[in-house]
Amino acid sequence: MNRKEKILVTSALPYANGPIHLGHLAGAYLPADIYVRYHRLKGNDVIYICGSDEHGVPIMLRARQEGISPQKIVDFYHEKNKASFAQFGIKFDYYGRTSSKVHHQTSRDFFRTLAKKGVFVLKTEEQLYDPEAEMFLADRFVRGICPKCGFKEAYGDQCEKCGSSLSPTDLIEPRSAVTNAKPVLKKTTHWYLPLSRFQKKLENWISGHPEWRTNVLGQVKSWFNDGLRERAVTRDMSWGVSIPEDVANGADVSGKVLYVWFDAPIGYISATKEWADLQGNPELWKEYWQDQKTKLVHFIGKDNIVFHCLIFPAMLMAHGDFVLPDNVPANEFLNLEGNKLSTSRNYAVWLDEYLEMFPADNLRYVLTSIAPETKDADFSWKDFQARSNSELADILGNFIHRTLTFVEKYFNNRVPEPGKYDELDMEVLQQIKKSPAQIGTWIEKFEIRQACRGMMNLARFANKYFNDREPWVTRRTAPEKCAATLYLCLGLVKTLAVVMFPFLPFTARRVWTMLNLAGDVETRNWDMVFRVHLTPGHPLNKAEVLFPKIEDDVIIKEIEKLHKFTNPDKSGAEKQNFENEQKKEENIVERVSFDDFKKIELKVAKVLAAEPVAKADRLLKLQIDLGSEERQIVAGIAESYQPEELVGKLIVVVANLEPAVIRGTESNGMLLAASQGENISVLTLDRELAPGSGIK
Ligand code: B3M
Ligand code: ZN
Repeated sequence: MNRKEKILVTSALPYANGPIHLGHLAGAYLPADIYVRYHRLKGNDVIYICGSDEHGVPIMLRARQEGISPQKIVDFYHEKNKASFAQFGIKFDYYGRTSSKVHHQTSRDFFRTLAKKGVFVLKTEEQLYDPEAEMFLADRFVRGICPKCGFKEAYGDQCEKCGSSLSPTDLIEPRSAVTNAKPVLKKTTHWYLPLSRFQKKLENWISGHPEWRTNVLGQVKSWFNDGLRERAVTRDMSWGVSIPEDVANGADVSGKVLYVWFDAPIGYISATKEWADLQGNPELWKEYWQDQKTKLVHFIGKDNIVFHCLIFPAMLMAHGDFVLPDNVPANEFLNLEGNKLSTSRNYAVWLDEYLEMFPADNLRYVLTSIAPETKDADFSWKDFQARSNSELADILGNFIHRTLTFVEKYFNNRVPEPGKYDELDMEVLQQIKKSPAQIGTWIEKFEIRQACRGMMNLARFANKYFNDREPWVTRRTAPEKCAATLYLCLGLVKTLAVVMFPFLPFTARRVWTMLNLAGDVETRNWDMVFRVHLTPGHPLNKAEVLFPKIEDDVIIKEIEKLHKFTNPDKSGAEKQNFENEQKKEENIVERVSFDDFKKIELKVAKVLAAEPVAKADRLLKLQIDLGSEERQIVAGIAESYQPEELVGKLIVVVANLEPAVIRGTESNGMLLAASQGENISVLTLDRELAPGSGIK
């Protein structure tokens, strides 16, 4: 007899500032739900915890824009998302929320423990501050001119045009992305988690988990290679978990809260506490979080790897009272019709809209069949239709339906007598035994996609068996043989009902009902159920079609909905914007015509003089000779060049660029330079030519 395993499963807490789309579902929720359903059937002690992540800057900004309180926003999306998950059969034991009292208490206690142990470093530094909005500006909430390329819409952490990574204070003419106000520098004190001190410990711990997915281990390794750096775990904001004053060492904690990524993972613990309360056993959470035998499994998307594999474990290590994750099966991303999903641009399939058209199980099946377990995957409506029709309907649905209708028609809708088995029949019995075990092994290894294929292969096998046996012939020629065939087919139907349950819970229940079996398929035992055979004479219920065919016209409508965004012919400015964004994100280099190229006037120039620009560390001001005229240009190359090394050089400039004022200094043209990360090389001529010479 197998010992019961104790498993605590979590899925990333979705932000409660928008609805759930199919990318979310495929990444962190559906695979977790399948895993949990399987382990429940196995009789393991498994609980599945999730909830809304209700803090963070985007929620605050949205509240500001809409002129309502952040609480209103999270109240709305918390309920909405909770309902969406339920409609898709994502069955949490508890769905909490990080604005709850228990969560605030638990997070503050966690912080307090770390502070008391001296884990944090307290630092006071100058940061950009928006005097209008009265808030400090986190990296992407400040915009300005890129000091490297002059792009006007660079973010505080990166210039999307030239790709350079920046810090907010590098930006020329920075402005608040919230109010457009000019930020000022202001001193602020924050608590930092010095992750470098945990690197060795984390490395040791992770080296004990060679079984983790390679994409996860790969990301973790590259963080280790770069060397872990300290991270601020507090923010200047009004929305979030307040900092416990008693451990502030005299620092002013007013207007400060815990950083959302500090409190959110603690949400897993607080939600488990709330679940335990509901069970009438407030201490029960400890049996999961504080028992070293617990297998803690975090299902997440790849963008959350660093938080779940390094930062949260470091916090857990520092705290000392909790188990560490046993596995973090992170998925890669799911694209939609070849493009990135985007909540802000409304390019997605939203779960509530999907359900107006199709059943939940179809999407569960398709998303599992294409799960982005090892690399990014693409969801397309054509593929959805093809898999729904040729796999769910033609293989799985068809086998079950033809078996049940045959029994209804020729056996009075009762389970026939098994009779004698021949070799092929024995193979069916073998499959009924082997297949569930194999599927289970895959699920346990987080190869959910393969497990789903295994389920469909069993249906394929069953269909073939039905065909090979030709019961429509044996019905007349060998009635006993026919009865044995249908007896085994019903055995396969029952087996399929159980093995499909993790993947297709709604369909599994319907099949269970059609078989007129007692209780709920959910309460069966994965290992036992296949041993118990159907009783001859047992009456069945009416057979129904499980998966109606999905017609072209509904699929075409769905595709058209998305084409509004991707088809430039029909585009308005919004869609054009969207396209531009997509290109940027995917780094697609667009071809330009020769005529377009000719519009840019490139010329040879001689550097006459060069000097630094006051209060702009990265800038140099150059006087150049363009043959017919002398000009001044500003370039962000001061970190790579001394002014004097440039004097006398023949360089290449864009001569017909609109003049711009950079940090109060006029720039009339732009020099060309190549860059590779931080390394910059100004383009120069390797032969002497006259200033003003053209370049083609
Ligand atoms: N809310 C981010 C995300 O949805 C975040 C996950 C928190 S898990 C503790 O990507
Ligand atoms: Zn740039």
